[in-house]
Amino acid sequence: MKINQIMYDLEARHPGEAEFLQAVKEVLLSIEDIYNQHPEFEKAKIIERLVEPDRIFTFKVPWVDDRGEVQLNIGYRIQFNNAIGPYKGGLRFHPSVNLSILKFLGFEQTFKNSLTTLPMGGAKGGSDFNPKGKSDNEVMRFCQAFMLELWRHVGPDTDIPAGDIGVGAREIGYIYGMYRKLVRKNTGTFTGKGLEFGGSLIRPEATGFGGLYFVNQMLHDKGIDIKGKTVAISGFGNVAWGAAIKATEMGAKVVTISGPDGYVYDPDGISGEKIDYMLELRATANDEVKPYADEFGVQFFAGKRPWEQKVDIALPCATQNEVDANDAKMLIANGVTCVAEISNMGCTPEAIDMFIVHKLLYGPGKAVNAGGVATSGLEMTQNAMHISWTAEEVDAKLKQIMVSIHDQCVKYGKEPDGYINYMKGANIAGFMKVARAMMAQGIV
Ligand code: 2IT
Repeated sequence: MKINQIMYDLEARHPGEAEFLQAVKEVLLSIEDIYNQHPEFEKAKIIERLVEPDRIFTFKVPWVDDRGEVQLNIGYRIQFNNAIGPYKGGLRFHPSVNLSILKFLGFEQTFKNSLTTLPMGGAKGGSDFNPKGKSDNEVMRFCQAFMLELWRHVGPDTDIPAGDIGVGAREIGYIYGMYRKLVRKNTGTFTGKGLEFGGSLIRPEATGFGGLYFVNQMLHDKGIDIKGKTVAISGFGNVAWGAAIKATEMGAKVVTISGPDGYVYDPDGISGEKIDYMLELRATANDEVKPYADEFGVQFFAGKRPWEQKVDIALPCATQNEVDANDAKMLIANGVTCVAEISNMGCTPEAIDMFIVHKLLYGPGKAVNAGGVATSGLEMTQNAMHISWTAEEVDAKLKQIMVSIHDQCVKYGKEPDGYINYMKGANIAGFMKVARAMMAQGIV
């Protein structure tokens, strides 16, 4: 495989898609050796076919705000690869959303879903719509307008969207309501639904819970107990919330959360009612974490990221590239043991290189945060069977899946000196299943 040539061609075809090119390059570097042992992959142009999404839908979403003014956003759905199962992946509503970001997310999703052991292909979608500061009615009207276009492209065995940043239970409710009205069927098709209409217990917690199950497994393999360890978390949304609950339950101490405005440092630990307060924060209009510092009388660091604090475990839970080389340097200097991305592509390539050179436990998002989409897969199963599992049943399956993902990373990522390169392991394991499925199904 000629990585430079592939990257050059890809960039010429899709100039300026920085995040997408970053995600592709990471995977290519990881799989290079194993790819070269399979000349049949090269002959079938597996990589060239994998880096190009099956199809991309973009559409305008006009809607009317509370003042009666017409607003216009762009909607997207990228159906990346369905070799191993129907397209599956979240919808992101955030002003930063563009084609590059959704393509990187859809590409990552393909390998992540492959790792879950469930039959799900990769997709992603969303809009540059910003739900922050919008009224409930505005969010509803936007979701309805978005669905007037998207409904044609999704279905329970075709493409099953879910939430991501800016799309939670409220948005999925409005989206699913309009979908159901248009297709006159109640067939699932979306995951992250309310419990009253086909949603799964544990789905809201699953990304954070799964992340901590994975981290616990990483530490366990090194003979380290998570009890008493300090944890830095970024973000304060759904993922950070689930991670804080499970980390605390496991006996670790969460000392930071963050927002676009800065981070808070709570040396006593963010637990109990303080974790509940994260839900209140999320419901406010301004996307700020500072009110936490005011409420509980702790320090707030304006415009800073939590990675400057001395902690044992760092868990990026916010967004892509939120840990850069400088952050990595500070974490390493402060003796961090484990950095695990619960956000998608939370660390820059330079930061990852530093963690790996220092032989730290580094977990890539596509493995660590796969519990979210895995539990979406369990929601699909329950919908197809027309039953609901108990929280204990879902949680047990989630745990089992995270252990399996960890095993796959170890299988393909263990280096001669015993160091486990989880990034390499996750990329190879995720890739091999998709590549074999594509080989078996011919040139399509
Ligand atoms: O990044 C992700 O894996 C998600 N946003 C969840 C996707 C899903 O289909 O549950």
